[in-house]
Amino acid sequence: MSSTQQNRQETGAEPATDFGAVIVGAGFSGLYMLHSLRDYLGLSARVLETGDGVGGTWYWNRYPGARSDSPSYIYCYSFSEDLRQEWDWTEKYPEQREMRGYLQHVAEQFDLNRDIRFSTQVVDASYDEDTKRWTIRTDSGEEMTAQFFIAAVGALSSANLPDIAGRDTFAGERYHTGQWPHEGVDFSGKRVGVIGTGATAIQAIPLIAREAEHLTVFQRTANYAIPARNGPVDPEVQQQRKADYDGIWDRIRQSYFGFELWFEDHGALEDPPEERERKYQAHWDEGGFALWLGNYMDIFFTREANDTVSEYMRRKIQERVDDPETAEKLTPRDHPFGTKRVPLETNYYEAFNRDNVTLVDVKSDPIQEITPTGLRTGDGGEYEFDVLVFATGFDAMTGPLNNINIRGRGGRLLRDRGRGGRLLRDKWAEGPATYLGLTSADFPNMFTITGPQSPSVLSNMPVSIEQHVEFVSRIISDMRERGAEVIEAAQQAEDEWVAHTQEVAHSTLLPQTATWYMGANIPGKPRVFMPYLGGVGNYRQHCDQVAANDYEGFVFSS
Ligand code: NA7
Repeated sequence: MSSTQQNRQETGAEPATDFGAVIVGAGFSGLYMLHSLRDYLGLSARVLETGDGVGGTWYWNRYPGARSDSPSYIYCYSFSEDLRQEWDWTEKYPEQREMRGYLQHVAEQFDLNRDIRFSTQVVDASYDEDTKRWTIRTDSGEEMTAQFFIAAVGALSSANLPDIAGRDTFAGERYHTGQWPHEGVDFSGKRVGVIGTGATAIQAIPLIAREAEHLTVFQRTANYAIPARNGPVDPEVQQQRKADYDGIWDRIRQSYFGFELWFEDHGALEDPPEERERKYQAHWDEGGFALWLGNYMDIFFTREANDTVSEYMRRKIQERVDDPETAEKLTPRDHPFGTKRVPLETNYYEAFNRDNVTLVDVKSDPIQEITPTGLRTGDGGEYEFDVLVFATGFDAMTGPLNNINIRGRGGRLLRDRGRGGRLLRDKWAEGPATYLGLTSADFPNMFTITGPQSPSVLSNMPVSIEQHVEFVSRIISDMRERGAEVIEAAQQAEDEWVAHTQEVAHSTLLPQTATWYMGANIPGKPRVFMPYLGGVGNYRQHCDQVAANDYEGFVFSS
């Protein structure tokens, strides 16, 4: 029985269908958004969630080895001092079960479940200019209305199952890592194929290799992965952090990427080679993102600086792989280090030293088709398996939003004789267009939490999520004070923001690499750099300045 049905039975009342806000998604963003609007602002709010429990990313991604690549002490909420003090993390990089447990605990602690409708997918959301309200329709045909429509849908929640010929003919077990069965998968004694070598596959491969009879990995692009150096959290360190949480959060909120990591104050080529090597080695030994996000800043800007760290990484990979041919295949030579999302790994490269693991390079010999028994490559390679795992990522950032029929100004649900306004995905046909990654012109009273053109996936997500949730709450609270019912991005402000995000991105090396940041992993998706690269601290200050300047770039109406 759903919580709503239960409520109805207990109270005998018809369920509410009109809300202050409807929020889509019960992950990190949706949970805090609900708490903020309901418990701080007293707004009636309803969360609609596809899964049958809270957790978002940590609900869906249950593949072996799934864990956070951000350290636990900052991959969490900061908003509640009680929560910060009472929760103890067991590992530096918490695994999926612990992350989900944390979010379940938060939902219980703040009594959130009663306002979440689970197993409910939002199909349409449409703004009505006459009533100044959104109408939201779910997959069961139910409708509700709200003043605010808030998409807390996550940036990496729309699974990408590539349209490979014969895909659906495979007769064995088939899984996508982002839609993993809740009961788990037993690989023992089985021949397994994994397509993909992104951050997900790099976490899963060493564990699948240990269990499977044989594992074949199909790699299109070799990645530069850094050792995670995961381990238990030292209770003393945990206590020290608890005593300094305000300090830690002040620092990460003003940092570039939302971590306690800082760039060197000079360029890579200004240090002699031995000093550079010493620094790279120190970061390597420390593990985690330091080598990527706490290094010389110019590795993001010039090939010469970047070559020094790319070359260092290539050496490190080659040292760990026994077979020279396999080592060469695993060594990225087609893109600069750090221009794709850098995965963290534990025994990833060593997995390829096992007798039961084979690496197939599908860039030089592309997958031609999936067959009932396995897979065939262009050069005639035939591979058979019992289980096929798609670790093929997501239609990132815009995918989860474009999956909903979101209609803005002039919008009605389709059933109203097609008087619908423009669909968000049509507006975004050439790439996302937002003001601050938070709103889009012609879509009044709609907010996207960590949407495209905000720091989002180029940051430690909870830091960016909290900033967005708090900014949205502040906007709504200020609207009440000024008696405004509607807020919307001005077209000019949006145009300028889009141009700014592109200018910042294109001053770096990142857009030169085919990545999901660029939409390059999805055939036909526009190639536009989506996350904002201007830095978490700078972005926060900019948003605060916008609010201080009487919400410059926004238009209010009553
Ligand atoms: P990613 O990083 O998008 O990785 C997907 C992998 O799948 C990557 O190696 C792709 O190769 C590969 N891929 C995708 N489509 C195909 C086809 N058609 N054929 C062969 N190989 C393919 O997704 P992840 O789930 O690993 O990580 C996503 C984020 O989640 C991660 O960055 C964290 O932020 C959490 P490619 O590199 O495109 O050549």
